[in-house]
Amino acid sequence: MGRPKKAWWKEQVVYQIYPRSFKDANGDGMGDLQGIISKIDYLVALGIDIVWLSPHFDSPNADNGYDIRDYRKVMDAFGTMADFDEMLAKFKEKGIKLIIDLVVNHSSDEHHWFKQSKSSKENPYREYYIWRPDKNGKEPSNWPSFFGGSAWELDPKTNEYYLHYFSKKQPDLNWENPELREEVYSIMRFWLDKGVDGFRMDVIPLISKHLDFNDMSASELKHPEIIYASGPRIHEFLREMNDTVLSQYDVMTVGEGFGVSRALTQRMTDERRKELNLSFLFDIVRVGRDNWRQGDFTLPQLKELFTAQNDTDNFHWPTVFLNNHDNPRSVSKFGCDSPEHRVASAKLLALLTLTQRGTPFLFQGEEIGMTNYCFTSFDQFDDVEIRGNYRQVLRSGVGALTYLSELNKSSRDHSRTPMQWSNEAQGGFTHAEKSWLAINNNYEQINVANQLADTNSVFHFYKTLLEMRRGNDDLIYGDYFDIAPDHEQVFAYTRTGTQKTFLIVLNMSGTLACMKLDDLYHGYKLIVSNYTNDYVSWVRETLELGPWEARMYVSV
Ligand code: ISL
Repeated sequence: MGRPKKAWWKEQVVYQIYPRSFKDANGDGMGDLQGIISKIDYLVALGIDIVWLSPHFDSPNADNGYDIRDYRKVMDAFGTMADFDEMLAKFKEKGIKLIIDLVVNHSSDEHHWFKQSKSSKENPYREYYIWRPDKNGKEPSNWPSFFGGSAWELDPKTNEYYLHYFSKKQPDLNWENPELREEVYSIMRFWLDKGVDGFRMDVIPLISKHLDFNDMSASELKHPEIIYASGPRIHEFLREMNDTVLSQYDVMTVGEGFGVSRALTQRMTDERRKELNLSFLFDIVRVGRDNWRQGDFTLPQLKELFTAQNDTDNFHWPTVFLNNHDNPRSVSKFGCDSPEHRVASAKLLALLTLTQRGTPFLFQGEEIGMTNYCFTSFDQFDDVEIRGNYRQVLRSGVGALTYLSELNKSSRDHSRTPMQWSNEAQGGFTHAEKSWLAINNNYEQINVANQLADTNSVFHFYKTLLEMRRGNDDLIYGDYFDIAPDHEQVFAYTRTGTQKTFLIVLNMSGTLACMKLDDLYHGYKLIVSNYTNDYVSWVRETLELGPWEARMYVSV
């Protein structure tokens, strides 16, 4: 089958910044672009290559910027266009690429397009959105919004409903309209011409709609995202976007596709089809999840998902990520955030993320092992998803305490608490007395300043691995093989390149683990370990691994 074709976006490591929680420079309790600028040297020290910035555009913030009012303006709370230009120039100076969020499945209802669109049925912007008359005095279909209630909202002025998959302040754009598509392409060119290096595309498979809007069955209603992410024209739209805009620039694209199957992900990113470079598949990050419930999962199940994402030809390249701004902290979900195991398990997850086959995406705070927040009441949440779904969930008979305890495992707000920079008040995130979302109260123990000073820290482990990965073609492009898919505690896999094979063994449990290793690996040399004591440098027939112990060996 040959090797995958080389590309910079396959080799480099992405670091996601959620701007409102990264660093506040102007003291209003919310992160901003000058805050990011002040931390560029930190990102250089860590050794990442690309920053993905969550939305920085003008927005009324119904969904923290994922509801855009003006695609060519910077959100006031984050700064000005001059700040953006300065940030981009400084990233470039340091050799860091910048990709931004393209949120074009929907806009804000405060966007001037929507204001026009709803003003009359004859308005030229009417067809920028999706309007339908009522069906027997009710919504046009039973389609639900992800954020609670119907996906249709009645606008009294013209007495028609508009579609919104997310909150009613996020009306869906009508991609059937070529004029709307041209507007999007022009926005893309505006930012690309400034020099950004690509886009993360928010819920991009949702842009093509099933225009019959047939009612969903009871079982379909449990997972509406599957219907929403399977519109008939998705490939055509992506291809057109690629032909018209993307192919003119050397940039990367990564689609976000909640609800998308593995097959569709692979099709959208098949290099021969010229649609997207990459697309997030949520199977791994959401393993065990059903909506807001986080159920149990086993290690063999998790391993199967990694194998499946690699079970593909060389025309498609996966992404690797264990958290983002919509999911809980990886160390709390996949590792163990108790004081005893947090550091070892956070390092283990670093080794996992940076040695898998695919482009790694790190989320701010992961590199210091930040943990989930402990929510004790509903008023501590900010998320529109919880505020929208709260009543509905309780009305369905779920007790408030049960819901709260599930949200303590699954809420999006876990990842949105401010970045913990130091042990100063508010974790050094802001000089304000309060930050927009409470800081995790473990900031005195878990913070950047402590970890920069400690060469055994999670931060330094990430830094070492990032250095080791850079330019290491065997590790980046090597074949992936799970050598013990059924082992209940140990995740053990190889990456085989043209020169070397790497063997990675991870004890993903809090107890001792043993594993027999094939003769083949005898003589492999230990090159990385998250344990500092009891350093065994050669593979023996039976490997013994301490709780959350992680090692990487290389063939000699
Ligand atoms: O996070 C989710 C459920 O907990 C998903 O439903 C999430 O909304 C979905 O993955 C789409 O996410 C993206 O679009 C949303 C925005 O709220 C998310 O932050 C964004 O990542 C609407 O723009």
